[in-house]
Amino acid sequence: MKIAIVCYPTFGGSGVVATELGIALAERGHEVHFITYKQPVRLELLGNNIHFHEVHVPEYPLFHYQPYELALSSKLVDTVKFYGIELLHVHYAIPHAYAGYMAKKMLQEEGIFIPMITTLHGTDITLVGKHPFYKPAVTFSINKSDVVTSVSEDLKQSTLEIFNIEKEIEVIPNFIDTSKYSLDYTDCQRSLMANEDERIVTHISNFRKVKRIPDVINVFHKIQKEIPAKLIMVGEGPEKEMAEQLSDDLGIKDKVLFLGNSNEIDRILCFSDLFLLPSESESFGLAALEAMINRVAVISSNTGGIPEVNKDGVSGFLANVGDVDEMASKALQILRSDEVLADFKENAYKVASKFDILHILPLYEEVYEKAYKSR
Ligand code: GMT
Repeated sequence: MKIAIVCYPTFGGSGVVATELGIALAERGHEVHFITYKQPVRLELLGNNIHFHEVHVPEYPLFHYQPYELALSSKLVDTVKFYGIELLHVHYAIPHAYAGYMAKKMLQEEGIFIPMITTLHGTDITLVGKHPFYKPAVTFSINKSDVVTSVSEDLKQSTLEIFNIEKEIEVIPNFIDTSKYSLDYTDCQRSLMANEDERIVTHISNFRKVKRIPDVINVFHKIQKEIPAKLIMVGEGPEKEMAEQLSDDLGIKDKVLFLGNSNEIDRILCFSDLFLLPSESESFGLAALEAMINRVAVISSNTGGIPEVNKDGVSGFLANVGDVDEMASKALQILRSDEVLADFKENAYKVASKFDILHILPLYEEVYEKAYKSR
């Protein structure tokens, strides 16, 4: 099929999922067109089957806010017509589902009928979408999508609780391409980050409030009191400076490395022992899944869709949001013994393998076919 994918091109989870999905679809012979304001960060290879179309929003002094939705829907209309695109898949409801629906209606006026799949990712529902300023438009665009999917069962339930949804929501979990991960640790370069006797604890996120960054630092503070350890913090965001200050205040500045945004997540996870994800809310927790496939045990909060990914007592442990003591004590339970750590690492890999793209891609293809037939 010829598929247009609309997403955010940044390091955020929804953009990563959309990009990896598009790449996998292209490998299966579909023609994929990414439509967004910048080339997605994980999209390296463009070719016959993968295209990128940039949405430009011309600056005009009259506009206090530049109308991105308008530019996106116009771009969608033009691209669909020029390339004969058969289906729109929009990731993150705001404003993509809204712009997609407008494009669909404009195309209908010209006798072109194109189905739209909307994938809900999390904050588009739980944080931003439910705000009264957006709620009516988000409800409308979800209900007007031909198919709605959600990345976890928990997000589906939250969506049904928060909005007045008339559409069926299908759960299609996020995924990982397991074929990219081998057992070869030789390239890990662990010694660049830590001493032989130190455990490596990692956190990767956009450093927003919802990630509870102080909990990450405080959990690590307790860990390093008991065993030699380093903390690697990957990502950029509003809470980063505070985190740097907090590690200084706690006297652990020399044990916490802030690496900023990275395109080499797998290389970092390759030498990590434990991943911390103490989020306030998390629809899925793609970062935890990426850690697990790299054989990294996970200590997380038990909120949202995380329990669907991190299995308590198997791939790691879960604790209540904000329970720093419990998280630290569970982390130490894993990190104290080489044997226990090795078991958790192996189990993390096994649990993550169940989310292999080979199992998930056909679910999207099924949904595409259904939507295309019902046009
Ligand atoms: O908060 C983030 O990590 C970014 C955010 C996004 O929209 O890109 O992530 C959301 O979508 C990811 C991919 O489906 C999920 O794995 C994250 O759990 C979800 N974030 C939240 O729900 C807070």
